[in-house]
Amino acid sequence: MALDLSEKKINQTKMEYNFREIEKKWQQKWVENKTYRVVEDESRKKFYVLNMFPYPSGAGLHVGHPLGYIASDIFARFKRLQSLNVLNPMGYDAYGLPAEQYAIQTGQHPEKTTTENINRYREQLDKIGFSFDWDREVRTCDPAYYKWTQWAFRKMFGSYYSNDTKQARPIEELISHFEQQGSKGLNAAQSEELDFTADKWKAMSEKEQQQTLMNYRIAYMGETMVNWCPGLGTVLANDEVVDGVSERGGYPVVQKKMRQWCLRVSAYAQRLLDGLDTVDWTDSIKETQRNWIGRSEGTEMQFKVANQDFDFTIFTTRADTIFGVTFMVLAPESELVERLTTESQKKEVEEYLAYVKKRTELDRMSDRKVTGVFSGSYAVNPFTGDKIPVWISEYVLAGYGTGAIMAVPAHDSRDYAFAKHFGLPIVPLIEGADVSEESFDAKEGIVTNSPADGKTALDGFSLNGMTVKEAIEATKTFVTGHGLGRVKVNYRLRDAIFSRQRYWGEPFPVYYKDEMPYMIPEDKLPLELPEIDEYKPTETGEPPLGRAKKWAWDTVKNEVTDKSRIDNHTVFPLELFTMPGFAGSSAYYLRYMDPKNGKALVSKKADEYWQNVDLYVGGTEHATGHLIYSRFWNKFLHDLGVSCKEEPFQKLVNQGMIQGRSNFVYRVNSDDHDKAPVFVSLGRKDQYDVTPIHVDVNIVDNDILDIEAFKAWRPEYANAEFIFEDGSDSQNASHTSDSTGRIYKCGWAVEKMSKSMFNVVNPDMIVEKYGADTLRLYEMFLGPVEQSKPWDTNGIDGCHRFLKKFWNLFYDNRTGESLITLDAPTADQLKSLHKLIKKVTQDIENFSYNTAISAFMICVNELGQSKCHSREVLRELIILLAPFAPHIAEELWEALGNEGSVCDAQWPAWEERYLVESEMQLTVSFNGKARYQKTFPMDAQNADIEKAVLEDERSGKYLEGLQMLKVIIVPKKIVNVVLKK
Ligand code: ANZ
Repeated sequence: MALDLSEKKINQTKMEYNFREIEKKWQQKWVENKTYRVVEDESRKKFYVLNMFPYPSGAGLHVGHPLGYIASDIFARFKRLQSLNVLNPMGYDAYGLPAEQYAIQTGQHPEKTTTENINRYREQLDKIGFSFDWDREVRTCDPAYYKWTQWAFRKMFGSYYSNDTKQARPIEELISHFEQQGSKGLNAAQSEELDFTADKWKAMSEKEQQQTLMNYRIAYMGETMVNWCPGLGTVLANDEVVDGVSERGGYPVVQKKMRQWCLRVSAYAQRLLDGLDTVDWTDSIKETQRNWIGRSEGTEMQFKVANQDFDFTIFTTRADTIFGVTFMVLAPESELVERLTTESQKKEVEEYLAYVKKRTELDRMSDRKVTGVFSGSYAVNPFTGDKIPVWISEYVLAGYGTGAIMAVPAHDSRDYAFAKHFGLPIVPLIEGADVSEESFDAKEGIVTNSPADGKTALDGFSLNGMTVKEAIEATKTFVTGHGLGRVKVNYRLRDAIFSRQRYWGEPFPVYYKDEMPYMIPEDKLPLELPEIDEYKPTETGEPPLGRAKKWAWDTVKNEVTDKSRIDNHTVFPLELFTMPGFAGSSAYYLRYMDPKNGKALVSKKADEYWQNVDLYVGGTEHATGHLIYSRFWNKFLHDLGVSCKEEPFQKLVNQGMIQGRSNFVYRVNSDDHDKAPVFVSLGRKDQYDVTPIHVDVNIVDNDILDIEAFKAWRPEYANAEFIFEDGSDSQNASHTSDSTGRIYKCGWAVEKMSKSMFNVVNPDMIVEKYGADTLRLYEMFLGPVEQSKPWDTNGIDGCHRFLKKFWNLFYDNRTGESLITLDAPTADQLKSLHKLIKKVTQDIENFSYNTAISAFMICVNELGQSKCHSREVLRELIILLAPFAPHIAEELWEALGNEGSVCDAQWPAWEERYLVESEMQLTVSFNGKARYQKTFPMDAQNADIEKAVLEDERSGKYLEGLQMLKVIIVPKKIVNVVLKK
């Protein structure tokens, strides 16, 4: 029965799938109707989807960028269709080095380029049809936003970390502890162990008190070794340095000791570790974080210095090896070096220290070169009384443990290499342990040589006969029981260096009085970034903010004032450092919950409604930087009662990279620079001496070069000659390629998608040619979201054709007439539909979008073949497609006569009863040889099957003249007729 068109609003004829018109129309409607605006709604369950927000670079988006955004948008739309209240915001990580480098080169204010880049990003994003609630947009460089970054920093400055309550506490509590009992009984995270009485505290000057507090503050000013990048004029975080050069710009990085702001991230090490057990992240990211945090449980032990009245402490994870210690090693930076270096060794030690100064921490850890020097002093083994030499070597790091170790060359590879190199004794302790260059790691086995033969140990202590595990425990107990040391947990995680000597970042809300930092009052935030004349350091080497004229703090009027008024009495200089890139990205997810709030980072109400991010999508490159800092930041805010959840990101999905497919032309090498350049086609290049040159992929089609376009692209090759694939050349024929072999074939390789490799594909171009819905489908169809894969446009037509086929279920592609009927669907059509509902629902939940799309293609083919135009079926199909291809879905949803947006429809549920198979197909064999297929009702009895097979005319020739012995039926699979030969 044809649908009564006069009643329904579906009587327009539509000739073809006009994606340009449709996408424009719906993008406008979404804006007009505020389709993606979301408000807190207590009556509905929330779902928070978040993308790692982009840094708006000058190059704009390429097809790799939207991959994660599309994946999360599909999920957001899916959850909304399942009736959840979905928050899906977007914003910009707007501070950063590239804009500032550009500013230095061109004199343009980085704010200007940043805004231009943001506008370009927005334009590109809008074309792809995301369901972002743009009313919630944040930009980290906006004062209304960074007010809360400064606010959090101020709170960190005003807090210390209590190891007793395992949380951040107000610094006032610490002050009152000091007033009452000095440092006694304090169990707090600290830079170094301090020991003072209440009287001593009270007798300190203000400056001394401030210096003391700095030892405990969560945001503190510390003297640390930093990665200094002279080329950029700033320090960099470890994750901003790759292979000794800056990640951005590739400038060399050196080690330098400097005063810097630091965040006491290390205080949260255990909580950062524990939290990993509560989140749904991949094992590999969790493992990366665990390694970064690097928890190590061991023992600190005291060793006396021979003939001197003092001892020092070492950290070991293998206390059980105490009887194999044959020397001690100090880090070159250790304060002990000076005390333990004897007169006769002084010169040698000084030379060695000068050498080490030039080496970075990375060199020292990765380099296997053995270097070191004897201090001249000896230590005493507390268990045996043996005198052992104390050495100094760069393989012991100052910042880890105590910066001093007991060396056990029989069971530690670095100690072994050292002992071999300097001819020190090696004493094996564990039975069967193979003491050789390769194998030391004797963490299992029976201890046999502890104490070594003929030696006596303190109180007759012996480890012989124990397993390593037992021996470690026994030693720990002995050490603590005899006052020789204590059990200690160490973490590799370091405090984060939090200042940069740059312009384009958040200013610190800090002024300096008597060299000590003080915070400007909370109600005076934000402290806005001042204008400066140039964006580089001053002549005297101060950071760029040193150029600002109005950059002092008036403590009477509580306002920024002119630097000329500084009297260090009521007017003080402001901080010249700015905050690093990760400052603004550490709590942005909280701000999206309540982006316009002028009174708080986020209101209690909004925070309690949205809680935390349910699904976070972003790249693995943030595994140790952003994902550690933001977890730390959130835990701190949690301690303050601002964020109700301990962990910010419940589920994390890492999208893979879309790589570029680069193309090359091959230039024949020649010394004759007057001759026209010659390029040889791929298949002939091995006959020449050539240099491959990247060529813009946009002038190559199916690896065939558009020669005219190439000449236009690179004017220096305007007179170039070409040797074609068939060996002919351009000199003695026309310049146009043809398919008969007179073509120039390019080579190709899969590389990172990047402007410098000319392999960037712009999503705008794809949208222009095929539409956003095709782009969305195609990016997901390329393969599993988490996998990296090359961009390859070959399959894009298939996705586009699929959408056309989908359209043709609704409209006749010749007449444009509506085909929709009120006919009841057939059982087969219902089966196709419900199979699809089940598959798509489950696949979306598992982020297996590519398989969901394949299922869609199969289903649309089935429905097309069975000429299904049933409104009942098509309605559900539209809803299923809506997360993937929202524009076409809206258009067809409207065509079916629905009011409003398909976004507010209800996700269909599949019914198992439609999925039940009603028929089965059996393979019929004779003496084990498969001959043909036959279909039976699902409930057919064996006797009926046998009868039908024997009567089937196709069986005749196999049965002829032979005696039938029996018929074997394997349910739902095979019928085998056994004949006597
Ligand atoms: C004796 C020993 C014997 C060790 C043995 C290991 C094996 P993790 O697990 O990483 O914490 N160590 C301690 N402080 C160090 C420093 N500042 N620089 C370099 N190495 C240091 O490693 C702890 C082990 O690394 C410690 O245990 C110590 O060597 C060394 F068969 O002590 B061990």
